[in-house]
Amino acid sequence: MSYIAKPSAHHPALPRNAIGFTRRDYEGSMSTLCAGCGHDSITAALIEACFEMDLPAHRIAKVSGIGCSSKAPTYFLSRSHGFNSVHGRMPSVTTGANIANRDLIYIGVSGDGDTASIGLGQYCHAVRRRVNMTYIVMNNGCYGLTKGQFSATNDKESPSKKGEANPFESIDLCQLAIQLGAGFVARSFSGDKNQLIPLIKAAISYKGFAFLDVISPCVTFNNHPSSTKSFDYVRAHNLASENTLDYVEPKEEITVDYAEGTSAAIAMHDGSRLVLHKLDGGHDPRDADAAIMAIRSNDAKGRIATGLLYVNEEQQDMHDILATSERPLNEVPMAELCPGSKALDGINARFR
Ligand SMILES: Cc1ncc(C[n+]2csc(CCOP(=O)(O)OP(=O)(O)O)c2C)c(N)n1
Ligand code: SF4
Repeated sequence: MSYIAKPSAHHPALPRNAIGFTRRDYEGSMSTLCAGCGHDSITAALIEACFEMDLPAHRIAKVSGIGCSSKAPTYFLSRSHGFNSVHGRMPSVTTGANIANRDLIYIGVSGDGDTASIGLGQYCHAVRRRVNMTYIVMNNGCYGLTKGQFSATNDKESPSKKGEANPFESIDLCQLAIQLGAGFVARSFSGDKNQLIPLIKAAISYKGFAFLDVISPCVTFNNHPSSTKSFDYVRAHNLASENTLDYVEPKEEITVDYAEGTSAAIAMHDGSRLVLHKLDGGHDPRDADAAIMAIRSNDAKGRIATGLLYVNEEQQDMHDILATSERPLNEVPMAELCPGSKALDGINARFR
């Protein structure tokens, strides 16, 4: 993969977080994406979220597939574990790594082509298995890396740069995630960092499958005025305020006032809290049916509902369901990992 290393010199006055790192410590190589690509803004939001959360980079594993979006992990968290896998296979690689080592924070990065076409089956099974991860789709409605063909998330009738209308229904990955049992589902826009950064933090804190569909315009192939994934269209049709969310770090007090019935504080496993504000016309994000209705009814009016769409406070993740090893497998002694042929004979005998 092409990359250009960044100079490692740090200015001594750069602000440091609680564990002594600067924002530069969470960056990666220089981006080789097109200037203005939405994916670079998501990279910037991820760097900011990890810096502000004081995350130790060596405890993070970033996994991706193939595409411009899947190249993005090269441009953030260069001190973290990383695996750039095969087109559409990020979910199964992350599932395997996650089963073997539950101690890491998993960030999966994918594109709408990577997830909604070749990787659709993989995506569905990662959701239904409730893999404890943050799954980010950088959604531009096209296959940027292979020169802009329609992807399965491109809206019906939304035309290509050459004016040809898309004849097929689009796949809504947020609706699918809610239907398949994801515990945290949000939609955002690469151009709205005030909304995106708290959503990324909340998704990372969530124990279970957290899905973020981030509309991320492809400035080279799908940013023309009639595209529904262009900067101008999303800015004009974004219904960003239906439900808002404050992410409150474990060390902070909740200071926001909230009116009974319109807001709620949800405790996360790591001690952080989400303060949800249900605004006029907003749905209760703890109600899956209401979340799907909000997506569909706004869609029918030509609007894009962004923000936290759905959260399930009581979800069990894959580790709870399968009672996986609490110790990472690379720390389990060989004698325990492979108890020998006698033990295997005993196990086989139980099935005869
Ligand atoms: C098995 C396989 N099939 C097809 C390709 C060609 N290919 C590379 S990236 C890509 C689509 C990328 O689109 P998306 O995931 O939306 O990412 P974007 O580049 O738009 O960020 C395709 C079809 C491939 N690399 N491997
Ligand atoms: S082709 Fe599109 S998606 Fe790929 S880097 Fe350029 S603007 Fe971004």
